[in-house]
Amino acid sequence: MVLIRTILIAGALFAAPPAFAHAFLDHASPSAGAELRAPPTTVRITFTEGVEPHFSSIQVLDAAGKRLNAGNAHADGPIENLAVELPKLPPGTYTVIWHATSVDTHKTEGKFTFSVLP
Ligand SMILES: [Cu+2]
Repeated sequence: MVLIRTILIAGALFAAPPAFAHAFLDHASPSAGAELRAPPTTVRITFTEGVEPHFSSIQVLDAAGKRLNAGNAHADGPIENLAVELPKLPPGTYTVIWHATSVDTHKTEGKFTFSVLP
């Protein structure tokens, strides 16, 4: 993994140096593809760069595409973190869609899913 990551970083540097400063998903809780026995009360994403909470968003959608989080994404500890609170989730598969604006004003987006087991 370290070797692959090194090659990817080297490739990114070669292709487009500014990409190195964009805020990409570093890790999340729940993590992508997680299958949880207890529903999460929060989705927290840690990005590779600091992000601007007021110009970033996290939406959590159910399988029908209905938005479940009532509030917007907010800062959560370190500048790289955003979080959003959830109502009690019944079993099912959920999609997290995030849009991030990093502190250097570059915009990135992505999505992942997690499941709550019956
Ligand atoms: Cu950037």
